[in-house]
Amino acid sequence: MKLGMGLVGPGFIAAHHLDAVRRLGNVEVVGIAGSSLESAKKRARELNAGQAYAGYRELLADPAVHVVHNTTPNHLHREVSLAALRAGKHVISDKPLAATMPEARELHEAAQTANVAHVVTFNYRGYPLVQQARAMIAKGKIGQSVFVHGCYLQDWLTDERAYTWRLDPKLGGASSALGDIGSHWCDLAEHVTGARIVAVLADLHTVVPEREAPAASAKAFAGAAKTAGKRRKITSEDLASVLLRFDNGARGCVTVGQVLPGHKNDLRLEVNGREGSLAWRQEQPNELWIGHHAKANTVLTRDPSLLDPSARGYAHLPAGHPEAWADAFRNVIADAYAWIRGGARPEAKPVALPTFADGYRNSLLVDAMLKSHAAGGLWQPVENPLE
Ligand code: SOE
Repeated sequence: MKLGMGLVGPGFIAAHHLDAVRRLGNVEVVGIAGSSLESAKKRARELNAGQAYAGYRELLADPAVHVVHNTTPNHLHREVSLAALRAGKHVISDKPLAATMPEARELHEAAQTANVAHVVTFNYRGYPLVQQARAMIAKGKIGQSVFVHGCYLQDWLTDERAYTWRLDPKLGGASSALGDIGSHWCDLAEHVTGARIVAVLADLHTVVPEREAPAASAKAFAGAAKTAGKRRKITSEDLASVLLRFDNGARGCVTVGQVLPGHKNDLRLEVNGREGSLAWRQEQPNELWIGHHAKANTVLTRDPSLLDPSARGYAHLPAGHPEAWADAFRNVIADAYAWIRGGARPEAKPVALPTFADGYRNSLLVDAMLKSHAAGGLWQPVENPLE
């Protein structure tokens, strides 16, 4: 049976959700909803995305829509995802799951009782070499993990005329850089190591405390506005460094920032074990560095024939044919639809698939980081609701 997908919130990421489902082949793009019928019509034309709805409620009322992709700004995640769950639709939400931790908890609880698939797009899990690193660590190839570190650095907010809804706590949520991209790093670190972060100590900073905001929020990566706008005070963080403690005893640290010239989408993760190290960088995703103490280091380039069987399914092209961001994104969406077709039973979901439970867990982490900073830089424990 062909599944129908509807998308709510046609901004930057919407085109990639549409691209991913089109590549699955057995999903029909039924239509999209935006902030008004006019904006939805415009985007439906631009994206060749079926019909336009006057709002998300109209989209949810359409029986042809089985799966709802929620790509609204963060402050609307709760409202739209909750309504979709209540309407019995499968939900694929953009990250973070919600604007605040209590909202994320509410969505997690609602998803537990709704018999539908519930997915959050922590899309960096979808890279073949990320799955390879995960498999190698699970199989003990680098021994006991002792240090997990890295960064997620961008520069698209460097200019003070660059402005996004993510910087407004009412729209972006309680945090900015941490929720927008720190959330990805934390999810990846836990997913790859299989360990949980149990305590954090965070230092947050606002490098650009005042911006010339254009009348409308620009799309991510749109750059600086051409003309000056209203001056706005910025209180949310655009730079953060966090020390981490994991439940297996490993220590860690991560820095996230969106005002760091030259860094476009620079997510790096390194795990040092007692018997070896692994490092992966999002901007060169077809290479996994494998470090040794007493023999030569190596670089594993993405080659399906050399990958662990659990990672091989995430690589679709032969060696020498690079796969990148859109392919990894598609892999996570493909896993979501595999779960949906499999009858939406949580135990049937593919292992790489991030659920609302992972989204809630992630928001607990970001919340603990905010609390740690607010307390003047004190270690803050992180609750683990999944165990
Ligand atoms: C902007 O920082 C952004 O588009 C994030 O919102 C995405 O989650 C990340 O994948 C790329 O950067």
